[in-house]
Amino acid sequence: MSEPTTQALLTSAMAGNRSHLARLLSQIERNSKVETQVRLALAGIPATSVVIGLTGPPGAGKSTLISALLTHATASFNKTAVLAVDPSSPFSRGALLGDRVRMQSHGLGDRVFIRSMASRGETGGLARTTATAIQVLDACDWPLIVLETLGIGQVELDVMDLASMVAVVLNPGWGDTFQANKAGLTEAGDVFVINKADKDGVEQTRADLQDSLSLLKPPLPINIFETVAVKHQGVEALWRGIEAYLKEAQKLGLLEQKRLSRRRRLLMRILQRDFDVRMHAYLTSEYGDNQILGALAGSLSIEALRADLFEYIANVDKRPR
Ligand SMILES: Nc1nc2c(ncn2[C@@H]2O[C@H](COP(=O)(O)OP(=O)(O)OP(=O)(O)O)[C@@H](O)[C@H]2O)c(=O)[nH]1
Ligand SMILES: [Mg+2]
Repeated sequence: MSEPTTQALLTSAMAGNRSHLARLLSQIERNSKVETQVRLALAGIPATSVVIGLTGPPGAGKSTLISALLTHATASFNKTAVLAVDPSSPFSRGALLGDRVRMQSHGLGDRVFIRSMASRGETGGLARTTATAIQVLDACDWPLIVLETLGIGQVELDVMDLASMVAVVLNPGWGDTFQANKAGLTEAGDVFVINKADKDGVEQTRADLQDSLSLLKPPLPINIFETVAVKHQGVEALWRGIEAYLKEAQKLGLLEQKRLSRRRRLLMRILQRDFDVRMHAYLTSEYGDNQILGALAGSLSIEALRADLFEYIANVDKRPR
């Protein structure tokens, strides 16, 4: 049996075929040409999904919390897709599998779709493939997408730009033990969660957090929730808080703004990549090389070289190969 084409996979995924959706997402992760093709195919489809990002230090309980939130989230949105983004895979394949098992024991069947993604070590690749995966899930009618990623560095936090809102998950003791990217994490959050509230130090952590948050001027007030995800404690209240945030953000037009900036960024990236490919073609062609040598020898002005380069870039696909 031959492998279905990308377009066939996309059409079928959009018609609701989950295994084709999963296969398409794998292809997107592996192959940037497929990714570009999918993006172009979806470019005209408006984004409508709500994307909730969950970020925080390793082991804070993000996956456990998502698993506990799924019942509530799915009751509100009918269907929920989860994307767990792992920056350091393939080393943590085991952890990812654990995540999936943990998150899949919710009994929601077809109303939940869970997927792990790796960045494959490429700078910026994390954000790019995640953005495309979100676009695909959106086009396949997943009204709510929950995105899990580590809040350890700028690249990981950049992924959170793709979300309509971000919940930052911390643990008691955060103030003393977790220094890395503390400010970055605080700035990323619209809602904060002190998970593992069954441990000591909740009050101190809340005070530390309030201290850091008092320096910010967010568009909406920031709430702090306490949960014990393993026991489902405080999870419903957290979900109500998330819903209340979404409702207010919707009223203020913040969600629409985020969707627009998400799509704008995607389009910019397509154009940037196209430009890079064309530029590379010029620089590595015999023709381009001769022009550059001409400029270096003084027989072509730099201005003329620049005009020639732009002319080439604009028409490279019309040139005979
Ligand atoms: N005591 C306690 N343990 C918890 C709680 N929530 C999660 N855990 C445990 O903390 C560990 C890490 O939980 P995960 O949900 O995998 O955390 P994570 O943030 O997704 O971890 P990474 O994705 O690896 O960064 C697991 O052993 C959980 O059982 C909680 O509320 N209280
Ligand atoms: Mg996890």
